[in-house]
Amino acid sequence: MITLVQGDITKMKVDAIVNAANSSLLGGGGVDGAIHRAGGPAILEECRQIRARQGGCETGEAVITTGGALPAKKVIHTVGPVWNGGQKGEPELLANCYRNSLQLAVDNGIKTIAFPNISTGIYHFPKPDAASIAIQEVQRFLANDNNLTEVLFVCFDDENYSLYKERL
Ligand code: AR6
Repeated sequence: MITLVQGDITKMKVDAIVNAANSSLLGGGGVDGAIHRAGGPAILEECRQIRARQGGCETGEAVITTGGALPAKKVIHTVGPVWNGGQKGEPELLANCYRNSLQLAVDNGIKTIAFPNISTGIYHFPKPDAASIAIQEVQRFLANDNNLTEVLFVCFDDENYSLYKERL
């Protein structure tokens, strides 16, 4: 089931929330900053361990940590593409973020997961296209998976919320 909500993803009581991180995994602004602030230092500590093991996270890939002090048990950190005109594989890389996050969730026994609007803030991916890609990838995944029970799209800004509402 897909659910659309408007609000702050750090407040969601789900098995996992997804973070729109960067390849350093060391935090930043936007939703990444909000998640680390609300979840506390345990999240960054696990991010550092992942960095020590594999040197960060590539664009389109995903890694998982504790949720720390968040209501969510886990955080899945994925790295969206920086929008660079659209000819650098950005749509496929954004689709990979959703697909790889969902697969990592299933691999970790997660049943409920919340996504922010990856890449549509600091990374400047056009919001209408990003919404279409996100919904398409989640719908495709759910059509072939019986483990996830709920996928939430958590829109922070009004523009994303109305784009998702139109498309869903
Ligand atoms: N809950 C849900 N969504 C949020 C929240 C929140 N608390 N805060 C912002 N958003 P962005 P990006 C929305 O910039 O474009 C960071 O510095 C926001 O309205 O957070 O993928 C990272 O470290 C927007 O729609 O992520 C990277 O360096 C969406 O989250 C870089 O930004 C994504 O905006 C990643 O840029």
